[in-house]
Amino acid sequence: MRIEIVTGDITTRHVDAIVNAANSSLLGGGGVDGAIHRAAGPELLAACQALREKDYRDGLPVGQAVATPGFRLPARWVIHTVGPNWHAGQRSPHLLRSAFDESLALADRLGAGSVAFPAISAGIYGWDPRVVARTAIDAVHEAETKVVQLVEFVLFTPDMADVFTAAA
Ligand code: AR6
Repeated sequence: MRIEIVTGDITTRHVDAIVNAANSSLLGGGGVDGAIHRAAGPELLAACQALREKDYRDGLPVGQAVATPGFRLPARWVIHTVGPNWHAGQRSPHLLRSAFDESLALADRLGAGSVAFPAISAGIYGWDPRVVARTAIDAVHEAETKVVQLVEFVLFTPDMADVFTAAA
């Protein structure tokens, strides 16, 4: 599996799937979640609301992942995952690792050859970016995926890209 580290806006990436650092409500928020909802259009919120009503009445648990179409995005799918919130006392490294593992496994099941990830939990959720980067790189190296060939880490700032480059 090839890893690329890119500085920029994940919503512009021409990959099969982009991963959203969502919250359990799946109903949008700030950060990369807000950017993805704005770029994908209102259909994305409607799809998320339908998921909530059908399969996730209590919300998407931390560390799990679920997919919707990408609607107006270049990417065909959005994989929504929920990273742990450091500020809320969610400090288990396994939960952070699970968000990456479950997203990669779901991408593979969807048939996505290329997937773009943001720095899950390294923004509003307050995790140390170095821990996030190490966890993300390990997850890709150890993934038992069959279809995913390319993983892009799309980091919003050059500083975050440097952290991921150091981890890789
Ligand atoms: N493209 C790529 N990365 C981005 C973009 C973008 N367009 N916008 C922000 N980032 P965050 P979290 C970076 O806070 O820590 C939301 O409200 C950002 O600079 O988006 O997992 C959700 O609804 C940071 O490096 O996600 C949840 O409530 C990284 O993406 C909560 O925030 C992740 O920051 C999730 O917090």
